[in-house]
Amino acid sequence: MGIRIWGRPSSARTQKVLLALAELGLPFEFTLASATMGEGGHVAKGNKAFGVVDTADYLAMNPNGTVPTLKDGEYVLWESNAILQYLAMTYGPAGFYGSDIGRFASAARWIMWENNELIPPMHNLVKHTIRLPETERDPAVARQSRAQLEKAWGVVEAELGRNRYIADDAWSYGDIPMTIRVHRWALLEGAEKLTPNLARYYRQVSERPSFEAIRDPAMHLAG
Ligand SMILES: N[C@@H](CCC(=O)N[C@@H](CS)C(=O)NCC(=O)O)C(=O)O
Repeated sequence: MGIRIWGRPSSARTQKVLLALAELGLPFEFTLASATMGEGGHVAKGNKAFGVVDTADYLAMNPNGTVPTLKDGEYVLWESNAILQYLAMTYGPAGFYGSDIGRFASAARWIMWENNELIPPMHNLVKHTIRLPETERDPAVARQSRAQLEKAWGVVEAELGRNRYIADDAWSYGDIPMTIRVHRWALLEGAEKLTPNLARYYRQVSERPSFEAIRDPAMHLAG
């Protein structure tokens, strides 16, 4: 049976799962699914969505109708950060958190922080610079999102002055969301604008072989 993933390549939360599976080197079956994006781009621009998320079978697995969803054998899980923790504990305690509960909790702290502090403004920035039709974009929302992100990245910059990676000196699953966010931020704003520790961190994480799973700029800048 193996692992099945439903998602869309342009979804940063789906990318978290793709990056985790690449780190683990696990094979999986991927099904394109989304209510808002399709082959051509966003539905707001008249494109057809991948669909699937509105079918009874999908909603029985994930009643939110969002992506990603994971199925491992008969076990079903949605909520991308919970999927990361499931994969970490099931397939990679040593590599994903050094089999150490303290490092596991520190990594958990950062994936929750990413969810609260980085996702909302970055979602708005992408929407109001790329995804919405030009006439519906609000430059004030983009400006405010950029300012919120700069403040949040300041917290990461300081942490990376203390640790080589986000939760510790060793890489952990906490670095998965952070890798995706720093890559997307660099693609949106320019890597030359990254603060020193963040720039060093971006070089480190983008040299990992797993980064190939999310490197393609089209995955991040799809509109
Ligand atoms: N908290 C959920 C949020 C899920 C979510 O909102 N996913 C977005 C993609 S990043 C989505 O499904 N968007 C609508 C769609 O593509 O149909 C998670 O982290 O898995």
